[in-house]
Order: sequence, then C-alpha cells, then structure tokens
Amino acid sequence: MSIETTLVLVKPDAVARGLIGEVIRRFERRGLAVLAIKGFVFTDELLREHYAHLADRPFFPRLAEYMKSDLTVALAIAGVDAVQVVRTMVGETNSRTAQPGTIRGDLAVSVQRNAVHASDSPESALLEVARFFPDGLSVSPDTARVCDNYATDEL
Ligand code: DAT
Ligand code: MG
Repeated sequence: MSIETTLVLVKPDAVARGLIGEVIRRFERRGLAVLAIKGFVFTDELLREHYAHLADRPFFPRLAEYMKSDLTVALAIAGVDAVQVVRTMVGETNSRTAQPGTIRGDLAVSVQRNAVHASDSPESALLEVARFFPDGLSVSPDTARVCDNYATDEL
C-alpha cells in the first residue's frame, strides 16, 4: 500500500455529453483527491506519445481524429493504491462489456468512445502525470485531504 497519483483523462465524447462533472464527482465521492485539473486539445505529437503502444493498429487514425475533436480534461488523482482503484472504477476498455457501476459501464457504449482514460500501472502513472502536468503539481499527495480517508496503518 502506498499513496499514488494517477492520471485520468475525460475524453472528448464525455466532454461533449456534459459529463466532466459526473466523472470528477465519482472520484471525489469515493474519497480520492483531485490534485490538478487541466483542459486542453490533443495535438498529433501528444497523441503519438500517449498512444505509442497503439500507433501500428489499424484503428489508430480514427482514434486520433476523435481524440483531437474536442476538449480533453486531465485530472491528477491521488489515494492509496490509486492506480488500481481508479482502473477498477473505470472498467474494461470495451464499454459494452464493462460492468455496470463502472464509469464506462454506466456512461459509455463504445470501445473507442469510452469516456475516460486511466493510467494502467504505477510506472505509467508517473510518466503520464508528468506528460500532462509538465510543470508539476502544486499540491502534494501527502496532505490531510488525501490521508484523512485512511487509517494510519494503511498509509
Ligand atoms: P485502456 O484505455 O482500457 O487502457 P488501451 O490502452 O488498450 O485501453 O487502448 C487505449 C484506447 O484506444 C482505448 O481506451 C480505446 C482505444 N482502443 C483500444 N482498442 C481499440 C479497438 N480495438 N478499436 C478501437 N479503439 C480501440
Ligand atoms: Mg491504456
């Protein structure tokens, strides 16, 4: 167990459907802490970096077009084991088979337009938080706002 900071993106389909607040609300209600928020539009360069593992897939051009189509909202979210907790809340990649109760299972019906991105490991969380918040975070995850939601032996 350790306090982690993970990266969530509210993708253009969720932004277009007015779900920025709904996504943030779910993490806040759970007891995770939002440390930073930023709205931006993906460039080709940032997309190639963020989705490097998918660059050779046939669907990549369509994915890139969609990801550039509107605002994306980046969130840095902190908590104990936050990477795994957030991935579980997000649900599986295909929204049609994602469990009800998960963000994708409740808020999306598509594989590509699946509402949110979340870092898939502590290593990628470190890279991705730095990628989308290159100036660093102005709030430390080591604060009462994060820690008060746990017993001291969980920290
Ligand atoms: P995840 O977002 O669950 O971590 P991923 O990293 O494998 O999944 O893929 C990144 C995104 O790319 C995913 O959220 C939606 C899109 N994607 C993945 N597989 C796809 C496919 N077979 N067809 C269309 N889009 C796909
Ligand atoms: Mg992924």
